[in-house]
Amino acid sequence: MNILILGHAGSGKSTLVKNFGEYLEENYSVSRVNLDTATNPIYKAEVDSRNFVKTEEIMEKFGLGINGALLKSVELLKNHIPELVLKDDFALYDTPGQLELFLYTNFGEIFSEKLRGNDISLAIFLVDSYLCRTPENFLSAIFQSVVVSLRTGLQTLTVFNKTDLEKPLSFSKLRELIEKGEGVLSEMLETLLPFYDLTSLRYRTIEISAEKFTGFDELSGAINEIQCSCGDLS
Ligand SMILES: Nc1nc2c(ncn2[C@@H]2O[C@H](COP(=O)(O)OP(=O)(O)OP(=O)(O)O)[C@@H](O)[C@H]2O)c(=O)[nH]1
Ligand SMILES: [Mg+2]
Repeated sequence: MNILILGHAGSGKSTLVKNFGEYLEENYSVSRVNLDTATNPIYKAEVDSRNFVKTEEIMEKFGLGINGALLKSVELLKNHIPELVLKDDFALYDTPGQLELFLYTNFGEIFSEKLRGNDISLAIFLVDSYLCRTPENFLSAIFQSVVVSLRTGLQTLTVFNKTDLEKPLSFSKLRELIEKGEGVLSEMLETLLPFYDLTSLRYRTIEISAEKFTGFDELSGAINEIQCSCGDLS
């Protein structure tokens, strides 16, 4: 099974790849792939994109600033996609800090297509719980998870990280806050609420701490459910 881990800068993607990988390794064979050409992995990567492209070298070679070099890096990485997709009980893919480098590039499109054609694949959209303390921010995270699903074509689990520091809003609290709110923004939020039903959050909110190894049983249970439903479809 392939698990593509996406999320905002600093949401804990690399920590999750390292620690959830260790958790899975108790029962399965696990591979880790670093797709972040700008950062050395904090775990042992079976495949490291930096063996093919290093962003700091691209800056130098092409005289580019950091953003241009990151875009150039994923463009060059496109030539190595077959070497970047592995077969294992679980293959965990760590993506670059900048979400758009995966979601809005041809590299991301081709990579997602390759995953869709290779074993069972799903995406995790990792959210920093601290950024989901208000209804506006909570719903923004849900919509971004839907965008991840649409752009990658993969079933996507929204996972709230860093819950050792902050818990995300519960659905009942979210509804309560929206109903209490006033003004156009609150009205808009209310009309958006049914979107919630389209996401995995309808069944449960997955709350983890990638750093403290908590919530991994729930995460693994949700992944297994997706695996089963994909099995039914195939
Ligand atoms: N308290 C707490 N800190 C965490 C948790 N997960 C990650 N962190 C910390 O958050 C920071 C960013 O973690 P990373 O794993 O590097 O996040 P990332 O999404 O890979 O970051 P980029 O690749 O730069 O986008 C680090 O200092 C981690 O130690 C968590 O569950 N709880
Ligand atoms: Mg990282």
